[in-house]
Amino acid sequence: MSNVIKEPRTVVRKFLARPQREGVGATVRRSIGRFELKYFDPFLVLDEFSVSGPAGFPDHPHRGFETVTYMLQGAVTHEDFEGHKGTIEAGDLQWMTAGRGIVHSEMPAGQGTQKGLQLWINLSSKHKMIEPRYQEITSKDVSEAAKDGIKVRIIAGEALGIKSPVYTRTPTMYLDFTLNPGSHMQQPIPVSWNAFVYILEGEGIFGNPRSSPITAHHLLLLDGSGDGLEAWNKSSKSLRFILVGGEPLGEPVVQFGPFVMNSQEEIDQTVEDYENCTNGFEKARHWKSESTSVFGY
Ligand code: FJE
Ligand code: FE
Repeated sequence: MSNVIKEPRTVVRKFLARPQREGVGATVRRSIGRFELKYFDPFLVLDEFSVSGPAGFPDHPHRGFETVTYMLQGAVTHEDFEGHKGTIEAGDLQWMTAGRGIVHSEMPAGQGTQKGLQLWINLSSKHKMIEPRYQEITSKDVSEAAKDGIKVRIIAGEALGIKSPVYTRTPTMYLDFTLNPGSHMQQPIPVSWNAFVYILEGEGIFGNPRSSPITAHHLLLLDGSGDGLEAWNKSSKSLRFILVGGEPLGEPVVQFGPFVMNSQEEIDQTVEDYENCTNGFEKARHWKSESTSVFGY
């Protein structure tokens, strides 16, 4: 590949995401959003989740951010309080802007283990109360590019000259890279953005070619100054990782579970809105998901 970056970013922190329980009987490897890394502006949570029925994430609300669900194996059925329903299968993407409010369930759709990634991206104060919106892309329509032993699926942003159609309210890039043994990648990242890598499979060398290889389920925070990422697969197996970057919002964050606002007053208001079914939660009053009844919660 030609030299597209001048100042490669280096790895400044490394976290191993260990499995923990979440939802009802589900398991997540949480990297961003855990105690040691509460927030990586604008990213609130990164979960590599694993669910097998009967288990999942029954009826729950969101306000003030976006959830991005990207399936790796199997399928998840989601259902919301406005009647929006669908199944996300391996390679499919759901970019959900919760805005002022969504109440939904996310439950396994097939036999065996369903796996995926869920990223929570914060919204700026002026976008927290916008109308909810979905952008759903099935696997065959996810933009892909390939070159010199590298394959990249472009969830958001641009790589190798190919752009994703996803609109990101908070400017974000989200790329799913697979590197064949012996290959090397370079990817520009806007200089002012925060960026991280999460390794899904295999082992890779990131930032500095003389550093040691890092294995699956590790989150790597990149330093804030460079203009891109360089990575190498010097192993004999393929390497798969995501590279995610976003423009920091630089705003105060007050989080109460699935509600993320700028102040405690706004959180108190949100709890009140949810309890009273007001200000965007109106349809929660008489709603219960079908899957929740099926699983007998
Ligand atoms: C949750 C609030 C939530 N990680 N990974 C509180 F929104 C959730 C939740 C999820 C989730 C759902 C999927 Cl499909 C994948 C996820 C958290 O729904 F578990 C808690 N405790
Ligand atoms: Fe959810």
